[in-house]
Amino acid sequence: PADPFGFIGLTYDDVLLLPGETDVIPSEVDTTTRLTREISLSIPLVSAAMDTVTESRMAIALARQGGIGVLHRNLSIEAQAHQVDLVKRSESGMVSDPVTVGPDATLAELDALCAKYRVSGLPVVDADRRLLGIITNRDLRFVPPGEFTTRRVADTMTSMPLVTGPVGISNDDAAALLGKHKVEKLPLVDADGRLQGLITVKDFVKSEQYPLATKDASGRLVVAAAVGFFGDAWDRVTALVEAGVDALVVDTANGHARLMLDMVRRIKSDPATRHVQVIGGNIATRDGAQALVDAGVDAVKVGVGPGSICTTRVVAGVGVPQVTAVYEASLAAKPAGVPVIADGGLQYSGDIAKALVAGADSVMVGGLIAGCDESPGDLVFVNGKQFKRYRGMASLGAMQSRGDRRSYSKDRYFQGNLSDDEIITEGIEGQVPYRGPLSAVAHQLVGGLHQSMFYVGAHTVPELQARGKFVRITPAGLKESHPHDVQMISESPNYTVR
Ligand code: RVP
Repeated sequence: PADPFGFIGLTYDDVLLLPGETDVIPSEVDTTTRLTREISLSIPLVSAAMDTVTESRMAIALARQGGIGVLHRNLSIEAQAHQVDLVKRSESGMVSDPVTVGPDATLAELDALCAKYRVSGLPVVDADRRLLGIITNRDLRFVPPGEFTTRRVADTMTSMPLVTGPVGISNDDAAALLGKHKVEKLPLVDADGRLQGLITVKDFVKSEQYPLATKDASGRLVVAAAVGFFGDAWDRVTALVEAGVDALVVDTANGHARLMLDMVRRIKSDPATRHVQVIGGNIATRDGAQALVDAGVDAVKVGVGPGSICTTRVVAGVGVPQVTAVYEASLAAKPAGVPVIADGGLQYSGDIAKALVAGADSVMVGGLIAGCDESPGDLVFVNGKQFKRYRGMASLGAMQSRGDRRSYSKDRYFQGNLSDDEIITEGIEGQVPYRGPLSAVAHQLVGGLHQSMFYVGAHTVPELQARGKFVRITPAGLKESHPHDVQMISESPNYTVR
């Protein structure tokens, strides 16, 4: 080849957005964007499929803010499917398939069910699903703890007649019934008295509290989950789809792999799974994106090596600086109408707008939100400061098996055939400062994007993508961008020195 070195790759710190003429008020911009061909988000934030970032709590919290979580896959199929279930049941206009309990169950069994599904009470039904009563915290309050193992649900529940609603009741009528009778749960029954659904007052409060929430057609929060393509991967796919997952992320470190493309095609053609959106990744070139588009993905995820915990670029010497990677991928994805997700490497809120202008439609973040309350793991104290653990999925900790817990992370890096002491890690284990609730962190990240849109003069994300222009900067320009020549004396909510 004439020039074996090709082009120069640029990343977030190499570029800035040019300010432009504007009539935009930051707080009034619309950040609605597309995650996939069919799923739209009110804010362009996606949480990483990592075991220190996204389980059901994070997925619920982020969907409430208008983004979406991708449940990680470094756990058993059953456990991951259960997480999908938890998100889908967390709030909804109506639960069409409520968890129930039988009259002969003991209170201890009831308690275990409530804990498993994180609910405060359950409808009681007979073997034909005919509604017999309802049992909630209120019924249990005065039962001595010693009687839980012997006492039955039937002897403790609030029995029929209950306040119930007909199948198909409108939200307004349901709210009126709940208010009139001062009850918190409204079972919906058909003409034969069979339980067909459940509406709870909590859900009405939630929809007022989270107006931007990402919801499906029946008012349930939307959730994505990661899958692989080795071994029992197809069982995982079908279990997640049965649990109601909205999008599957076929998740691997090199998405330009034949097995990966086969998995995408299989999900998109099997009658049992083809209604689910499929995101493929990761790739970092135009050819990689084209291969995914040709295989039929609903979104392309970009990023080889930019992650804050990732060492792929030094261990393997492979990767593409992220702004160039996103731009290159978008050259293949955009003409096909396939959205692009920029995954990894974001350090500050300003990087979100840079990613969108480079060609992305949303960003996936790990390190930026791993310090939130809702990410898995406990707080750790170091020198009196609070941190949370954050590790790469190719770190030793994530790739090694623990006791009888098998690691599903190895096959993300095509190392499923290696024993634990042969692993070639491509990630590190670390910690990030504790950040408090996701809502506050998301507010700062999205608020930063609002400011970007104001400077560029864009009312909407498509306008930002069309109007945004880059200037390349030098190391001196980067130094000038950050605070310089002063000592910071107080913490800022959206700026930390790295
Ligand atoms: P960051 O947001 O910069 O912390 O990057 C998160 C991304 O890094 C993930 O979404 C994933 O694509 C990638 N990752 C996860 N584990 C590893 C690794 O161990 N190398 N990389």
